[in-house]
Amino acid sequence: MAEKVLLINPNRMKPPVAPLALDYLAYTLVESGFKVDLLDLCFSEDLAPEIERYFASNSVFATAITLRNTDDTCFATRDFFVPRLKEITDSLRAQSSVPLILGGSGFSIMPEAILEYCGLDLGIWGEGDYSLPLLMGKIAAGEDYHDVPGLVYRIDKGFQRNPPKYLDLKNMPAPERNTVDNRRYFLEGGMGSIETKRGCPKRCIYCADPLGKGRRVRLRSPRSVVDEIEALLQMGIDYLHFCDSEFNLPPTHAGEVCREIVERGLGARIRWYAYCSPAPFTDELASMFQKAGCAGINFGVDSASNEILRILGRDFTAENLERTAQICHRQGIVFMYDLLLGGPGETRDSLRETIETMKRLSPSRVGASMGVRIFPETRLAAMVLKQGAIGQNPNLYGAMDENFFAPVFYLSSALGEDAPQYLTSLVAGDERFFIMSGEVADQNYNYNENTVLMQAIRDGYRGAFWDILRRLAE
Ligand code: B12
Ligand code: SF4
Repeated sequence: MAEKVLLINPNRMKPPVAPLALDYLAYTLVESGFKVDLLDLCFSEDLAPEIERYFASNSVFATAITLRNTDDTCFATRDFFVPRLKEITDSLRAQSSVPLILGGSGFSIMPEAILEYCGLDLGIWGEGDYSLPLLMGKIAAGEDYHDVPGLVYRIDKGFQRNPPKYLDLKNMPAPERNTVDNRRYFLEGGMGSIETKRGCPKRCIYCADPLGKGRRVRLRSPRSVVDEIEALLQMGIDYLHFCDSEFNLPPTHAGEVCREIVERGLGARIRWYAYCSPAPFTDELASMFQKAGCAGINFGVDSASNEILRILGRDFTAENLERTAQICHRQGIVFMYDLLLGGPGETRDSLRETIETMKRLSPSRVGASMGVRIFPETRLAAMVLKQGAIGQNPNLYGAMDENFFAPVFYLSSALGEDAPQYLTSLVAGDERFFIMSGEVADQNYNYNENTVLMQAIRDGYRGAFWDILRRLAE
């Protein structure tokens, strides 16, 4: 009889976001001959009894948990989820002694620290699609598994981390999307999710995405992407978020995915959103997006000051922001410019320049997040460590720990003590701005326990959260 693996989603943030990773991992596990159960704790009332109930009537040979977010990366709330993960792993260990494996985008940013904190021994860093079934196969066969790519395991002093293996996604068939209750997530979270590629070659100093996804871009075939979209459509899921780090990198592939959507006559049947880089972006691509059902784009802009963009390691300039905004206005695309304010080099002048430029370019919405979460192994972390003792660094807020484990933020001291108030004064009540602080509930784009969004989705709104907030205001 096939061995059974229990997959667990511990993410309880609301509005809920479907654990796409577990649909993908379940697919590769089943393809490799395993049975899979999913314990989705997102909608559970009481975690420990739910776990106890599961183990009372089921037997599995391993448990795999996905950790998507280590924290909400919000300067104002600094909500840290790893302690809650530990409560869950403690409950699991009280119920069962089978191997417990961690993985996920949050986990991959700081695997050893999370394993140590939770008192666990095994994890997989980066992609699980290849390594998880391999590890399971070796454990099931009683073989030595210490050579599994991406494996992070405990040794005498600390942990060993194996180099990851990044799959070539070119020939990947469309994964079946039948393990996660995608329909429920759609009804309570307002959108479905899908990936068209993995990896990002850019070197933005604060960004942790390449840590988990790798620097080499690996593209799925447009045909397989659109097969998957059709499967979601059959479940009644017609609002989607592309879960690529940047959908338009490279633009040719984004265009090909759009072309496949259009050729199958789906452009008018789906509405989708994506994160994009402000460059490269052209009229031709924008028009392709429109035909393929694009409902809105969230551009990761960070700043409109060329000096700050340079320090942040961005490879575009304020001129690109201007051009891309013009294209979106011309093509009638709803778009948000997402700012990451207060990083290294930020001054009151650069902040003013950015906010004034945003008002002039007039995106449909501007997301203003102030304070940059420092993640280990990023260039920002290295820069901060070079600046000397953490405890004496006037730019740091939060947990003063040189491993950057619990939430710690960079907020340039040149902005002064009243930086948040200064930002509010610059925004000056302009309702196009969302501020990640929660002070004004219907302009809060922290999606952590966002009750305005939860209610809107219950009322029937669908789509990306920022766009639901926009439509609510209009
Ligand atoms: C798209 C996206 C969003 C969209 C999601 C839309 C949707 N419908 O799904 C929106 C805008 C809603 C969003 C919201 C948030 N997001 Co977001 N998001 C992403 C993004 C770009 C993609 C996520 C995704 O689905 N990827 C595709 C899946 C398949 O990849 P994956 O989960 O990593 O899984 C793979 C591997 O990690 C591994 N794996 C996963 N689980 C497991 C388990 C085991 C056992 C193993 C072995 C392997 C394994 O294998 C999987 C398949 O290859 C990521 C960054 C990124 N590039 O991944 C950020 C990211 C996950 N988000 C992040 C954050 C902070 C948030 C918010 C908390 C922001 C906020 N305060 O509002 C919220 C949280 C919402 C929630 N309820 O969880 C951070 C988390 C950082 C951290 N350290 O915690 C990330 C990593 C971005 C970043 N670099 O800062 N997000
Ligand atoms: S911010 Fe975007 S472009 Fe920069 S490294 Fe991260 S994913 Fe890549």
